[in-house]
Amino acid sequence: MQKRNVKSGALSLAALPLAFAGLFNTASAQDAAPPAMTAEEKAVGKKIYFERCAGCHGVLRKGATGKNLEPSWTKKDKDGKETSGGMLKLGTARLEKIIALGTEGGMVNYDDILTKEEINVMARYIQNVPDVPPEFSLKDMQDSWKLIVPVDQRPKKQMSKINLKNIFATTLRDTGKLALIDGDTKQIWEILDTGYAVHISRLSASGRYVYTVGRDGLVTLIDLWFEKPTTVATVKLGSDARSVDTSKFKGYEDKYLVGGTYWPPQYSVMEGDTLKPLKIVSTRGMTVDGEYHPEPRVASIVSSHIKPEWVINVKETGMILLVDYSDINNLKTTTINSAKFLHDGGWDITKRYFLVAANASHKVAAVDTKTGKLAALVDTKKIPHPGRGANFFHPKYGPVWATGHLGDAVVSLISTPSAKPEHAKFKQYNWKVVEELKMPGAGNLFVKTHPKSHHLWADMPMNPERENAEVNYVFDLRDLSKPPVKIDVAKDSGLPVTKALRRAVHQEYSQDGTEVWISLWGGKTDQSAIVVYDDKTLKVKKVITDPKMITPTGKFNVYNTMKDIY
Ligand code: DHE
Repeated sequence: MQKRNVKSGALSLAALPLAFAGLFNTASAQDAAPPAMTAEEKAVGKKIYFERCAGCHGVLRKGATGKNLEPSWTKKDKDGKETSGGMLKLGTARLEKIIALGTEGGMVNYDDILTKEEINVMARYIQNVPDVPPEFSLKDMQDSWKLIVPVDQRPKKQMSKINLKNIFATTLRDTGKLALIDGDTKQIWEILDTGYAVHISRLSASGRYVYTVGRDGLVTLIDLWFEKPTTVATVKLGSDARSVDTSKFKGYEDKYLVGGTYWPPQYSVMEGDTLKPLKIVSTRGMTVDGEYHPEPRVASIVSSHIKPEWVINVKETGMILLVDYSDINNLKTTTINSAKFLHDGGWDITKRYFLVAANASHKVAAVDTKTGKLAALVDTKKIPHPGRGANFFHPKYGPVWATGHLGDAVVSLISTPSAKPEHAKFKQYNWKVVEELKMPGAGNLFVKTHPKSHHLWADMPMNPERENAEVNYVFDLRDLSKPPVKIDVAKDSGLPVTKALRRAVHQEYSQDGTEVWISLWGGKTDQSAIVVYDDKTLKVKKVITDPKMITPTGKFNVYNTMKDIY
């Protein structure tokens, strides 16, 4: 995650260019020897780096959302000089300060998470040459694959009476578990083990299977047709992963799963109902600037509804891959140049265009999946972070897709094309930021609406101020000139105030679009909750809390995720 020390309003990114300028830098002969470390300290550093730092800085420390942390920048010169080519060389004392307190450039403060000793270990660890984790081959995947319940031993029909379409697959981040919550009764149906720091869930096209991916690369396949949700297969994709999606095109429903890894930089194709590994494709190669990158990580993946195709977004190269899965042995791929540091994104209202944030480039790239071409590169405010974004009809500009920003206090509305003759008058606005809705601060992660709603919800969990991090703002889509309504999720939860911030994060609508579920993401030892709101009245309907409800973050409603409704 990017930041907890972001200031309200615009975020200074003064420090970020350093990371990118240093992207291809190698250590100079002038550099001093790295600080000494015992084997035990190295092991601690390696573990903390993977768990806390690699997501933003990269395994090889070449930088992306976070700065370049190669020894050539982190270590002082032999002669003690602190600068090289205008770049600051850091050294232990300065690095300790940065790790403890964070920076204006977006670095999180760790003084409340790591001990003084751990901070010192990390300051020394990142002056040493990065540890390169092993590669992960098809054989490694096959060896990790566990088919727990073969297809012929699974139910032939749904065994429970539960309304499966309104189940919420809920990430319990720090426990490595997934809670399946019945959206009708608001009762926890089952809690299952998944991967480490479990990240997202996606649904099979039929809605029967839930796929959950952990940051350790473990994919868990859960069958909802049993009396109780049951894990039927698991497989490892690599050592660090963030994304999966299924095959959603007609005729391929539930047939394939694709998973992307941060390490090794590659994507893998598996059988949809067993997770049997079929193929791995590396994403190493050239950036849009024509430079080789050894660690182009796979960020968001989405499955097309109009073609047997996945949209695979490669972070560091800025390449968007359209992968045709109709013939896995003779894979056809269209490679589209966009902008570096691709991250998360979603469909426009027609599901023809996929819009993805090139977050550290402060742009949104739009791909036309019908023509297989880049439709637009839209300049936005700092660090767009849409989640999957939100689609609605703007009274003045027609169909728009919304994204919030980690680095600025606005929600940007981008006009998207429509083939409807009555929308021809909106064509002039297409691919422009037509409006920026004001938020009280930066640090937004997710926005959400629903076709049946006239509300747009926006969170700010990465804002450092309690009054911002613990709330959501709701805009009225019928009149965007009205100030948004503040929803105090922490207060509405009725839980006692805790020392640590409880971030109000990620909104998800119920199947019928009448309720909005928001996670109140507390500390690992604090009681967390999901607060359910009536979307019409904006009043609390239910607080779902339980001693097992630890660090809930993302929630994925079966129907809305299956159909990509947002
Ligand atoms: Fe996420 C989506 C990567 C930290 C909650 N996150 C995504 C996607 C990517 C990504 C690439 C898009 C997946 C897709 O659509 O296929 N996330 C990363 C990181 O690299 C990062 C910044 C740092 C890290 O080390 O992992 C990161 N993410 C977080 C969190 O700390 C969050 C807030 C809490 C958590 O559970 O870990 C978090 N990310 C989410 C959620 C989604 C997501 C809830 C899916 C949003 C949706 O509505 O689809």
